[in-house]
Amino acid sequence: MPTNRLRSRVWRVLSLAPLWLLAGCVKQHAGDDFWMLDPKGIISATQDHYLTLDVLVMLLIIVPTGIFIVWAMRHYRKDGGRGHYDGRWDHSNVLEAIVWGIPIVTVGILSYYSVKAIYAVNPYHPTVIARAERATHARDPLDVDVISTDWQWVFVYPKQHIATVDRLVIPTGVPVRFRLTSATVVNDFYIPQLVGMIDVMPGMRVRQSLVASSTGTYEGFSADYSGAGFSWMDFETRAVSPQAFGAWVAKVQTAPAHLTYATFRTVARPTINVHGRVAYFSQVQPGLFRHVVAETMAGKTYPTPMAMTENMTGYLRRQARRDAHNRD
Ligand SMILES: [Cu+2]
Repeated sequence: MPTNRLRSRVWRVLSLAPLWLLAGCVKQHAGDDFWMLDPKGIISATQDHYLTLDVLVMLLIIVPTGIFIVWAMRHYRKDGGRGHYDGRWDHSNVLEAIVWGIPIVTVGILSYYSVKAIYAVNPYHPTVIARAERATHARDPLDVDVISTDWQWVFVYPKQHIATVDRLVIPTGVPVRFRLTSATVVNDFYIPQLVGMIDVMPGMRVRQSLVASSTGTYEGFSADYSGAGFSWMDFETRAVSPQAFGAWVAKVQTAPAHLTYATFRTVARPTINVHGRVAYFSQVQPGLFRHVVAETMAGKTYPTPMAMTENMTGYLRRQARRDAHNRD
């Protein structure tokens, strides 16, 4: 019957259409929109590696199962199927081995790689960084203290005695060790191309490390919803050559502003940094990080004015007017 054959051919082509659409998506966006899966550092590359491995292992279950379902539906279909119904069938060792054996092996493999991954990117002692350091005799790590406020990021470079707001600059090939805390509420520190998320909590201190392997500008942001200004709570991360980093530090060291406890309290006041303005400080009061942690533990808060939350559009409009005025 030619009509039937034609219909089945049309169906076959149509059933493949979603695949073509997907292929189109991947091709069209390959340049930009998959940047989150484009690691540029040792830690993010390791995370990406284990993510890919997990997906592949899971596909080893999903793909054969999908194929088997289609096969079984065809094989045992009501008319024309080649399988036959056996009313007395109740057990098959082969089937038991498949439905228990494959999941046990899969979970075993996933567990093995999960444990390896946990040690490899452990924020308190990432073995991939330790191994890279031993192999390359890497120079001294760079320490950066990160303090999140509502809704900006303060970066303090204790050894360089400088600080910035919403701008992280790091040298490539050098391990960067972060101490992180929050002066307000919980946030997530996240630079997808360099390092995964870590929770940043008030009155607490956590650690994170990364090594950027190539120069570039990478997006960093908070991945925990933390109120009105959350959408603008991002920072540019610039990975530059160690020489360029030295020059940048020297430049910031000439900035007129200093970051004392008093200045920090002004910086930490709720600010919606719509335009991503960056601030530089050439001097930092020693022990600022610990002081902020202690203050937060003692109950210091930075209350958000109602105007910023209940009438945010009004607030943003006023801010836009103020900005326009300041530009004139
Ligand atoms: Cu979180």
